[in-house]
Amino acid sequence: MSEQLSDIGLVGLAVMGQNLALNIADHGFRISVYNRTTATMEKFVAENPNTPGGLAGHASLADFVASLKRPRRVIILVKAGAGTDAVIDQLVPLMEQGDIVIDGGNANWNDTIRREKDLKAKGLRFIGSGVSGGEEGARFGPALMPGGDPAAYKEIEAIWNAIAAKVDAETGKPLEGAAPGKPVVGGVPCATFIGPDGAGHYVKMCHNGIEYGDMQMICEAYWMMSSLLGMSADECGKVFAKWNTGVLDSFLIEITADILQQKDPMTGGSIVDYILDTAGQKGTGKWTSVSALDMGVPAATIAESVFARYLSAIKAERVAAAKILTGPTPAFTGDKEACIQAIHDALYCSKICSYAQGFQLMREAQKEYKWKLNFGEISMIWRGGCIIRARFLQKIKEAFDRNGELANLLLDPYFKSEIDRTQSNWRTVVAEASLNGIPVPTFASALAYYDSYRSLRLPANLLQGQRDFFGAHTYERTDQPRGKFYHIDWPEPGRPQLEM
Ligand code: NBP
Repeated sequence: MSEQLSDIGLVGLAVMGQNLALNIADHGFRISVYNRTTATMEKFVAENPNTPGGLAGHASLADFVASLKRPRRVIILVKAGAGTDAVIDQLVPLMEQGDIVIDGGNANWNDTIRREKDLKAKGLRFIGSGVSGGEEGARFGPALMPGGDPAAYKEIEAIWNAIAAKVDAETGKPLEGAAPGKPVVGGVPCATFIGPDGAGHYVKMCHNGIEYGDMQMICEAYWMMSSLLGMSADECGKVFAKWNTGVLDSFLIEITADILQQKDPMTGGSIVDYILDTAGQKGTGKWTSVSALDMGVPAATIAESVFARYLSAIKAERVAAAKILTGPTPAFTGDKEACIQAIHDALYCSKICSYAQGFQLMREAQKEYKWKLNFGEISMIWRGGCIIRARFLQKIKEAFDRNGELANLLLDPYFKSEIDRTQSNWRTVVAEASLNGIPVPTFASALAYYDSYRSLRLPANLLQGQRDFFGAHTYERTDQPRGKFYHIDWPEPGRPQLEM
């Protein structure tokens, strides 16, 4: 009797691959698995003998490919970059016209555009799918952002919809409670086709950039409570737990509350007080910021969150500078509860600006790469499964439902009224931080973004004058139509103006 063919295959059995394979098998799909190091595959299959769909382990890539139903569908979940290219190179000779390769790793969207083109030329179809939610998401429901060949996506759509996180159709709240062998039933899947070639991976990258911003802003809120109000980590944790019941309700606020209240097993103190203050990163926040710089999109708050990690990482230099450079010593005399509320509002307003920037970046990218992104659907699939999942995303979805062509989230009536309601507290916090010498780079950057974006005039008139002075770069005039450029013969530096 011939071996039962699998519905889909997966290459790469590290954390993400193992969890996604189990998620797929839990939904009744038979899945073949392969890993470069065979022992990892053997151990994984042996440890999971009774999944609903079944796992079929293969030590040879040729046997693995032969074990799949046609058109063959192979998910790659290996280290992004050279690892993905190496696997594709080995797969191509084993696959047939019309077969589908799906890269679920954190690929750079430019690599995805290249891979899709290369494979198309070889008669293969390619999907670059963002997978968000880390280990837990992969196991019980990630947010999935597939891009590439739309006809190929139709071939995996049923599996993608089945394994994705689910949210309540009415409220947008994530449906939780999945357990091994018992996936969540019903709900709206957090998966949607994003667009051609690299669109899925681009949107996943922006998700990560926004995540960088969210994380840094939360850290600044904690730091204000700690440095200005002298609150313990435990006290801060309780405040975050309370905030998680309001407009800031989100996965990141929830875990922040837990992290701050976590005790250190070695000392019994708060664990955060023992974690070294140097941040690492894997690069997707940097990619987001580089893309913003390349396309001329002012995503300054997201970029600031990347720089904040870099600054934290030069710990030795900071320790030396702390002995030399001076500034005010934080001292607070006002109403503590009012200050905590102000910090909440500063975090909320900054978050709105950071998301406004992320969506503006995607809006510009769709022009650059000729995609047609649906921002309502993107915010919808981010409501569950992913790291930035939040109640707030329902409001963003509603904003894009009201106006699919919304130029900036700040212009949506709901977000405008929210900022109107809370901005005075935001300004107070940035001012207090500045007066007390406490760094709040993303709060301050977001406020500068907000004030710049709403400014009828900015001092770029002087800047254009400077550019024309030293480089004859020309300027447009306030009293003439746009698109007409002028230059004057500026006097030598230091020489008085000629009488007109
Ligand atoms: P890693 O990114 O740590 O990669 C390890 C896997 O890649 C192992 O299966 C390893 O095989 C395989 N691999 C490598 Br390394 N080089 C290879 C090569 N040249 N040929 C074949 N296989 C190779 O795994 P991960 O953390 O599970 O992440 C997988 C993907 O998912 C990455 O792209 C990651 O960025 C993305 N992602 C991760 C997370 C997360 O929370 N970890 C979240 C979202 C997305 P071996 O066993 O033989 O060494």
